[in-house]
Amino acid sequence: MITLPDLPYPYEALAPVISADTMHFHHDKHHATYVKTTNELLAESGGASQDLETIVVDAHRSGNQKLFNQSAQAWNHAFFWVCMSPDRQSPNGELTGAIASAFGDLPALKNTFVTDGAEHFGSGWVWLVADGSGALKVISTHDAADPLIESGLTPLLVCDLWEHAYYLDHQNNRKGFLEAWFDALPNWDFAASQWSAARSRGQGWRYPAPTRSMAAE
Ligand code: MN3
Repeated sequence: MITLPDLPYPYEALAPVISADTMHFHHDKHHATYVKTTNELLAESGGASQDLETIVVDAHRSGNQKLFNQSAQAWNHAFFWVCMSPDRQSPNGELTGAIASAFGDLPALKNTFVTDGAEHFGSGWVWLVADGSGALKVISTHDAADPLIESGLTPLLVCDLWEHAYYLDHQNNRKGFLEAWFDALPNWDFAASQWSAARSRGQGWRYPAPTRSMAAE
């Protein structure tokens, strides 16, 4: 079974952009429920000791939408937590050059990221990804969909566009949330490590390994 990873920082660490209240609901309720439901669905189908990345991709390929939605949301949220840092950072190293090549500069990337996320209709996610040719681009995905199901894409950063991610703190102002988020919270050190993995065709971030479930024994 998969487990719910702890936040990599205290609940209040991302305030004022994201309050402790939002983080408690988002991690302890929303994320926890995706993890719990994923485990229930896996148990119904005989249990699984596969890693979450494999579960997500297999569910998508086999058209198991129910399992895909829950397992991808479990993955997306854990990835989202590590994409944020309480310490304000700037892109560094080779990532700076890649951002310049793809967007011109950091403000231009911010504008693309915020605009794509603000104009995305309904629930979903906005991502900075590296494509198979090693170029950076911004994409948005609907509901639970993520770059795991698109071959060749490596995610560097993501921001949650579901209303539960920002409504307590920013109400209906998704654009304001995204602007504040982009200025204060991206974990650029993490993005740079994902960029290195994409460039070397190595393995990027992985969800914590599954533990053996009672049902599988
Ligand atoms: Mn969410």
